[in-house]
Amino acid sequence: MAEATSIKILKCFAIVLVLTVTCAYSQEPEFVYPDVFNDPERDAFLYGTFPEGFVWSSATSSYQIEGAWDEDGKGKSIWDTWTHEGGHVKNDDTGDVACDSYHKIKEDVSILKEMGLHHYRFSFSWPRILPDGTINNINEKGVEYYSNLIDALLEADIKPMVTLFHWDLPQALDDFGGWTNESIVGLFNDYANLCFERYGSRVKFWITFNEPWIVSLLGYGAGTWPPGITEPGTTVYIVTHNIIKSHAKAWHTYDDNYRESQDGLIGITLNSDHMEPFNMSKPDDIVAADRVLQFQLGWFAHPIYINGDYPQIMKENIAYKSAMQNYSQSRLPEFTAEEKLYIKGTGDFFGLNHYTTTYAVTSLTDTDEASYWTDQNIASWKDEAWPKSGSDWLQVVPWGLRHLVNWIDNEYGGIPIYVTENGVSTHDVYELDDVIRQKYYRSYINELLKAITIDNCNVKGYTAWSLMDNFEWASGYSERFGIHYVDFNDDERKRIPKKSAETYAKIVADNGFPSSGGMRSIGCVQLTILAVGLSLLSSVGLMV
Ligand code: PNW
Repeated sequence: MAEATSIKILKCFAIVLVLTVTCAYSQEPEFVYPDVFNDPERDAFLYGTFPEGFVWSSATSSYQIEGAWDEDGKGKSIWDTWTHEGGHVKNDDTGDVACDSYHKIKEDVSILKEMGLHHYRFSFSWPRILPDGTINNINEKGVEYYSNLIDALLEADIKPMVTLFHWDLPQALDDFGGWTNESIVGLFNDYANLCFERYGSRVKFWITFNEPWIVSLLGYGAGTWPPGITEPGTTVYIVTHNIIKSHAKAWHTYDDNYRESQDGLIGITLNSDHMEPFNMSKPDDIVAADRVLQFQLGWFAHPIYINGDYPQIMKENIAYKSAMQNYSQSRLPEFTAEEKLYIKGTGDFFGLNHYTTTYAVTSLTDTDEASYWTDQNIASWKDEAWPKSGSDWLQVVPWGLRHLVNWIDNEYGGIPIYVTENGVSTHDVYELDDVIRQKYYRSYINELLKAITIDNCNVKGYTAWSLMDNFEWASGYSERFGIHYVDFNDDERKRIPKKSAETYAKIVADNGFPSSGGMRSIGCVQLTILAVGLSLLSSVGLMV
């Protein structure tokens, strides 16, 4: 008898133990990258949903997908010139045909619809609408293409998010100095005004510029992109100066003449890696990371969202170095008092394109070389352990998005943030089960959820780059960012959904990550009650 009781007690004990372990296990944090990012505080997966009305989108850009480079009266862009010149782009690929989207409105709209997306971010080709860049010569066929695309989208209940400038500058304007020539401010405004007039009753979300930092730095600094100018210490600052003025003027045109009747939003899209201080316990590393973000984002965002002027650290560093280099004045141009007032506040939202993260520390570069790079006094690199992608510059660091969004939210006083691009590349292989991309989207979108629900950041939307594989600039077709596969050797350019399209569509349909599923939803409390109940039954001899 005594033996039987002790067996019962033992059994009881075992049940409680098993249930407790199960319970404990069900509370184990879940990680998307358990081998690399497994800090329970930082990397644990968060279940929950996005605020109601959160905007889910996917993006492309005109030169990267349209093709039809000289059809129906389109003017040449600097990318047509650059790719046709040869020697600049991998395999000498061009955007002559690309995804042939100029002829595939139906197909493009149908893949969006298939995914259940209600927003689509794409760009207008300025030279398709204005072949010589000016409103003296409007190409009605080009105007019609975008009009048809917009109508088809609206018909499918998909809202257009339009970028006015995603890098394909009319060649005719580059012939007059492009962004170095201040007269472009008025020309860009004429173009923007025409777009508001023709499309504004149907388009309620406008982005003036996509990643102007890239235009300045790669086009006029490194010279690896058109127009291929290599003046990183001087011209980059002039180009950005003119771009900021162009943006502000277009914003005012919308604000003065169209906002009341059209009731849309207009902002700018800036790009940045997250800059992580290499050693968080070193105050100077924190200052260093902040300095890079000021040079990268603040260069544009400080004037637009804060006070019409460049960040103090840029003004100081560049003035100091310019003097050391015997320039008679700072290489960083100044805005007049009137311009500052005009520029300040010209953004309804902050568009953020983000892909990866970089470490930063201070490195004093008191060199004679006048350059945007040495102006920063920074050394930066990426961690070898961070998962790689199909592009050298892109390594996967999900928590970087959360940190960066917090930085922006804090720096610009809670301005509404739309992530207007985020995504990852793979090499040029035929692969539909793109595990890298499925994990990337899950993890980055999860970090965005944390930024919203835990940190209270004012994020309004998310956009996956890209809706389909396309012309990846200097890398040509050798890097694929699409959630749809496109075979560039097939005349049909069929769009085939990858698994990541399914993953993303599911997140969109669920508005996030609503449930933890299975055991995880059974809380510890329920399990304890169950355990105690079973033990009681067992001790009165009804069980075991
Ligand atoms: C963005 N980098 O560009 C662009 O807006 C897209 O057109 C492009 O296809 C996408 O990101 C993927 O590259 C970038 O070198 C290009 O750091 C280069 C860099 C970042 C963004």
